[in-house]
Amino acid sequence: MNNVKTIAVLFFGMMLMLTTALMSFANDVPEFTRVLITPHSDASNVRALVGIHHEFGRSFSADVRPEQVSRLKKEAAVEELPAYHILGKPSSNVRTCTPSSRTPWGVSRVNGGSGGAGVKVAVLDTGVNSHRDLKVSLCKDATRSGIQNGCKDGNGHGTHVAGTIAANGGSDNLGIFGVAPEATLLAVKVCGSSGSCWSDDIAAAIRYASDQGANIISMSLGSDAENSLIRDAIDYAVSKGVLIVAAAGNDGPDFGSIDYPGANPNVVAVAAIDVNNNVASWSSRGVNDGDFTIEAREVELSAPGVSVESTWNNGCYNTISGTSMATPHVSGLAAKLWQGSASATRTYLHELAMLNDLDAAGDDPAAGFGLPVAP
Ligand SMILES: [Ca+2]
Ligand SMILES: [Ca+2]
Ligand SMILES: [Ca+2]
Repeated sequence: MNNVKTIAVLFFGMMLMLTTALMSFANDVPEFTRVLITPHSDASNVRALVGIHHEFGRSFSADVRPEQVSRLKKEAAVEELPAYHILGKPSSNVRTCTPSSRTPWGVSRVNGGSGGAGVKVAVLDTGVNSHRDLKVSLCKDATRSGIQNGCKDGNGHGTHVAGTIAANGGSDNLGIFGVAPEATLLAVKVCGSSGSCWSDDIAAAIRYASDQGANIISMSLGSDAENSLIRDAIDYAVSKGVLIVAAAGNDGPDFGSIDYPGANPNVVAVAAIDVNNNVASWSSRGVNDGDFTIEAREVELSAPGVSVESTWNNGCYNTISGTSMATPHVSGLAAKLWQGSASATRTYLHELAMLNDLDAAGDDPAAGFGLPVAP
């Protein structure tokens, strides 16, 4: 009997020790911080200390452990980089493998579903999975070191956005249509499966897509804070003649709740409307003054973003909401209606939107110029 007791005590003692050891091991897993490093002088010392993620002139981004930062700061300026997030919202609808409609309500609303040939649209998102309704011409990953091959979508959000832009009805003629089915899709993964996206990956992808000849860059993501790497990359894209479209954000209805990069005056910020053309309460508002001129932190256009059905990463379909879903309607329209340059296309979209000037007159804080519809 005593032996049994001794064995039991020993057993539980060992279990306790093992549990404690496992817990301390878990606590020892290093936590990384994404930083931008600018060496004071000789970069080689600093470069040897870290795994470089992306190069930005003299600076570079890297994941570092907190205890590395003090050492690095002796030889370099070290700036912590913010994370951005995808702007999709779950809906009560279940996933389905047969689309409830081959032309979703939003694609009909903007009079899409055809065209876009010869126009390149880059989707910077969680990646895009292969799907029988999608033809992806370029599939790259900016979430690791440099720009690598592959764009596997572990979330579904990126595949959904890509479908709203350019789903082509499917090789079996049973699939769904996007706004501009003939547009050329370039997928650059900048967000992980959780929907979190590092600003340096976004900036590197904007530059990469511009160099690949993208006409339009579509970003269904945002953050409250502006990041200088992204702002500089946007300036670079604009200098290359790229039209940039981004989500207004899902932080409404407060005045000025708009997210970056949509809040950048060089980026077309898109609000979300429902099937009745009402701006969703959660769609972020700008600081618009209604003067029909776009300035910083203003909402520019509105598009369908409530209960939007599109392609999903499991090869089927899903219905979700968000300014993330409104954004690709505008990116698709820009491809379908491309006027030969980014500025001419943007002006044309304004003219079309003014024919459906929603919410309040002029470029109001909720709906901006309004809903552009293809003639
Ligand atoms: Ca803007
Ligand atoms: Ca204005
Ligand atoms: Ca308006």
